[in-house]
Order: sequence, then structure tokens, then C-alpha cells
Amino acid sequence: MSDEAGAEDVELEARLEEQAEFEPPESFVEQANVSDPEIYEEFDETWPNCWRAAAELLDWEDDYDQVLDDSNPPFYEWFTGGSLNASTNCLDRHLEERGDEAAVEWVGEPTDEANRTYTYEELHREVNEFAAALRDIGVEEDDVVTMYMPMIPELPIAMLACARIGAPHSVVFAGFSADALATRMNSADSEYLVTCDGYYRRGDALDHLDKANEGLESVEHDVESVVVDRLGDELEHSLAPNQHDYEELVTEHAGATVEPVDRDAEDMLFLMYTSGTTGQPKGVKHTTGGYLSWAAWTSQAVLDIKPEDTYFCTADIGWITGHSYIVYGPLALGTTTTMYEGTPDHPERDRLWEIVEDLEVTQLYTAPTAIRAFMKWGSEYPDAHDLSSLRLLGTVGEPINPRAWKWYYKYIGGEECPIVDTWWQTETGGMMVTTLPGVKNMKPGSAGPPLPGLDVEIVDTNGDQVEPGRAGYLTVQKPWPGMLRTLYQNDERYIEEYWEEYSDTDSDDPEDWVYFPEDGAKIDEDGYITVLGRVDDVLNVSGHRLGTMEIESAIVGVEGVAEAAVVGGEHELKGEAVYTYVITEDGYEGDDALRQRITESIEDAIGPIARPEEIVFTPELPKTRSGKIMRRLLEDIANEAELGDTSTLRNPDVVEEIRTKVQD
Ligand code: 6R9
Repeated sequence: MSDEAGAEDVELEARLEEQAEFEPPESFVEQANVSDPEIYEEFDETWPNCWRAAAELLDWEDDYDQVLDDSNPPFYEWFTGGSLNASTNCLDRHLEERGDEAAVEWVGEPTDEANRTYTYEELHREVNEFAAALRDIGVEEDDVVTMYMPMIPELPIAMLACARIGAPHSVVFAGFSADALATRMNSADSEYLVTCDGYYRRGDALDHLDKANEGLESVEHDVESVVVDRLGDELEHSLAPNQHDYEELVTEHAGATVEPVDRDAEDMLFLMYTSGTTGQPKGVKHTTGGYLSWAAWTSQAVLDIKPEDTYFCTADIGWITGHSYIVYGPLALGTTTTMYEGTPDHPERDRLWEIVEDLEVTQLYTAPTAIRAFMKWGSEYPDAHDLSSLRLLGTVGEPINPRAWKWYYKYIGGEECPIVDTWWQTETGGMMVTTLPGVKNMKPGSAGPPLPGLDVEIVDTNGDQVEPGRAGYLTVQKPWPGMLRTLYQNDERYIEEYWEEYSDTDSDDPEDWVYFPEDGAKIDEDGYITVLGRVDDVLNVSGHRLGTMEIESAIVGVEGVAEAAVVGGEHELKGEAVYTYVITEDGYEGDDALRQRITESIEDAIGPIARPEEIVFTPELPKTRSGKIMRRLLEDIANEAELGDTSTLRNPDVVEEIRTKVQD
């Protein structure tokens, strides 16, 4: 850390340290979309009808008959009998009033490349043309179309084109490996892929199509794909007969219009794979009516989005945050949503602040891992730019520590912007626990109370509410419109993963069903919730969910590895980092060559985000007498923490041995 940054911290701490609660600025409250504190009581009293407020933000083709059908828990249905189309809601209905206004403002990584601005009119046109093209190559309603694309405008275009023709999309993060792509396409039986030649990362032109092609080799069925040419002459590729050039396809369909397909509220809008406790990623199913109304309502109530805003979320569309809060929520509200292709430190560490200043960004939604990096780089970078257009700041993905919160508040928000610390998950579709920025005070480090109309309790292992201040498990006691409906073609696993823990699974009374997101949390006297982190075998590395089992199975596949355990260790910037403990097979040396093969195998199976921080070779793993690996101990070692109880171990000596290796 530079001296200057150090001095700033001291000053900041001195002034803000004791302040545990912050009121939203008056200027914000006056203009906020939601500013009436009565909303909490009102929603409680009228639940589930309160969620008409979310549905009302959308245009429906057929009105729904029932807000909630809870006759078959936990298979809840929302806005039943209603029908709508997501692309109509994100595009067509804005044309009359906002056709010439920017829908997507795209900033490429190279600074000498012009931004690409799509007005609603232009976005509508291109979505129609691509929808016609998709149909032409055979895509029908309900076919799952996979997208394996970085942050380029054709990604939201492809998503909306699918939505238009009623084909659910499944977006696979571009940083994931070829294997990860193949697993997801096989699991979803997806016969269509939209991808691209490559993209820029810190100045380099990265090849992406080679990786996509490698993935396709492991897909068990035929695939028709579309390839966007992002890099032009920088990268030449030849396309196979079942691969179509994006530009050629849309040119062939220039001027085409595609009648939006009427989708039932409960029809699938998309699938999103996420990590769970087992090695197999979970295909989370989201619907057209419930999900879209949830994305729209939370964007309006929490992010305070108005049509005239220029809103900027720095997430990647390959994750749920990008789905809900770059694409669907903002576009449903008719605002301008910003997409940035690159990293925040390219070419300089002020790239985001330059974008905020240039585009006069009004809301910025980012992650604690990014904020920690900004803080480390120092305030000279934001200070060099005029950030006064900002009205609200948001964070998501992992807990934010009060110091990072206060830095964000002061140096980015100029102490004039409320911060929303939003807790939610892929499965919840949108935000769940956070302050309403125009209503509630903020407490740094605590996400806040549940949103109105949500029933969140912090419970002990018996399901009884814990006292304020005590750690427990976060649960959601009533359904909500944005919830996942099931895991793709696996209703049984849906119940096992999310409901079994705290529900009476024999009951058909919804009161007996409780959703468990597998997070630990505590609550204070004012009902503010501090989320402590995952309580399952899932790591949160830079806000990305990684299953330890997925990583372990990649390691044990390496020749020379007998056994492996993966745990999370605290990391200054990433929040959590991957620590691996490996037992070699007889006759194999735990050396750098093997380390290299392990790292490569993890990158092949998942992607560079799962690259281990440390690989420790050990003759044994700490195990209980029943043979279970004591992960807690391995975590303590990674964190250089006081070791927990070792008395139940079969092999207590090994702990010291491992500790010496890690801490050397
Ligand atoms: C949206 C998203 C979900 C997990 C979740 C929790 C952690 C997300 C948080 C937070 C503390 C916050 N998480 N937001 N923890 N405070 N504001 O990140 O979805 O990728 O599915 O991750 O992230 O552990 O369970 P997803």
C-alpha cells in the first residue's frame, strides 16, 4: 500500500470509524422510486397480493388469474394463467417513447475503439433479425440455446432473440473451460450454441473459438453454432459446415420482424448453471413472469432505476448478476444499461472512473472484491475524475467489510450516495436482503433487513429463530416470484438441495416448507442481517461460486494423485482463495511438475478462476475416526488461525506436519 493510501485510511478511519449507521442523503430520498416506510407493513398485510406491484411493471399479453398457486409446495407457481414475452417487455414497449434513447451503451476494452451505442430502436431491430436467423437454423420454442460469450453486445442480443422466440437460453461464463461448456450443453441437451472468435483481455486478443470448439468435441449430440466476429482481422478462423457467421446471418435477415411468442408466466426464460455441494453443476430454472417481474421490481425499488438514468453494473453477463441487473431488470424499465468488455485496470487503474465520468453514470453496481482492489490501488484514481453524476452505489457477491464499505462511500460516492449491499443468489433470481435506499438507514457490513414482502429468519439447526447477535442459518419462510422453480429435469435434487433441511417434506401445507440458501448469518435488534458466508462446500472466490467437489474431482483425475481436499482460505483481494491438499500415489513425487499438472487440470475442468493459491502435498489428510476429512482444520491451517479441536482425529499428528508445510 502506498504511503498516501495509508494516510488516507487513517484519516477516513478517524472520521468514519465510530459511525455505525448512515442515513440516506435527503437529496436522494426526495427523488427515490420508493420512499414510503409504510411499504413494509403494507406488503406484509397484503402478501402475496403485494407482488401485483411487481407484475404491474410488466406488459402482459393475457392477465394472470392468480398471484400465487401454492397448492403443491415447493413447486410454487406465480402469476398463473398470465402470458407475456420478455423481449417485448425489454424492447417493443419502449419504442414509442424511447426508441431513440440508448438501451445499451457498450464500451470495448481497447481505448481507441469507439463505444457502440444501441438505441431501443436499433436493439429491437437487431434482436428481430437474429431471432429470425435462429429460427432459420432450426431453433424452435423450448429448445435450449447455449451462449458462450464474453461481454459483447451480441450476448444480450442473443438472449433477447431467444426470449422472443420462446427458446430458453443457458449462458456459460466465457472464462469457464471447454469441459465446463460441454458438461452444461450435455446436461441441458442443448443443440445450439452462440459464441465468438475471441475478445480482448488486458490488451491481448484472446482466442475463444478454439476453446468453444474443443468443448464441442465432448458434446454428445450434433450442435449448430453461430460465431460472432469480435476481433476482425486480429484473429482468423475457418468455420465448420455447421457453424454460421453471425454477421452473415443477420444480414440475410435484414429488416425481418419476428412476432414475439406468447409465453406462459411459468414457462422457462432461462437456465443458469451454478455450483453446489456435489461435482455436478445445478441447472437453475427461471421463469418468464416471476423472474422478469422480480428483476424489474428490485431494479426499480433498490437500484432506483429510472428511464433517464445511465446505469452501470460491472458484473459479467455470464453470472446471474449480469442477467438480472445488466440485461433484464434495466431493459424492462427502459433505461440505459452500460456494458464494459475489459478489466478495471486496463489500460490504467482509473478505467471505471473514466467510464463513469464519460457516460455520466448515475448508478454503479459492483462487487466487494473489486472495491478491495480499488482501495488498495488508492484514491488518486477516482479522485482524478468527476464522479458527481453518481446517485447510488451497490455491492453484491460476498460480504463487504465495514472498512471497504466506508471507502466506497467516501471516495466513490462522495458521501452523497446511499450504498445498497444486496444479498441474493442465482437461485433467488434477484435481490432479497438489502436496504431500500430511500427508506432505511445503512449499517456498513450488514446487508440490511429483508425486502418488503419477504419472510427471512435466522434459525438454529432445529429451525428455531436465534437471538439477535447469535450466528445461525439464513432461511426464507415464504415463496417469492423470482425464485427458481426447480433444478433442470431434477425435481428431486431441487428438494434435497434447498428444502429438505428445514421443511416437513411430507406436508402439502406451504407453511411447512422453508427455503435454505446455505448461508450463515446473524441478525441485530433492528432486524438487520449480516451474512457470514456459505455453510456448504462452496467457495466464494472473488464473488464467484466454486464447488470444492468440482475442483477435487479435477485433481484426483491427475496421474500421480491419490486423494485431494480443497478448502477456502481467506484472501485479501479475492475474499476467499482455493487451497488444495494432495496425497500423491506411491512412486510419485510431490514436486512442481505435479503442481503444474494439477493446476492445468483444474483450469481445464473449470477455468482460470479456480486456479489454486497453494497446493500442499501431504502424506495424509486429517480425518475423523469415521474417515471424514476434517475440512475445518484444513481451513484453519490455510487461514493461519488457531486450530480447532483435534481430539476426534484418527491421525492428529498430521495436522502439525501440514501446518509447517503451509506456513513455511
Ligand atoms: C448474486 C450472486 C450467491 C452467494 C450467496 C452468498 C454470497 C451474495 C452477498 C453475499 C454476503 C452479500 N453473497 N451477495 N454474501 N453479502 N451482499 O452473487 O449469486 O453467484 O449464486 O452467489 O454469494 O454466499 O449464497 P451467486
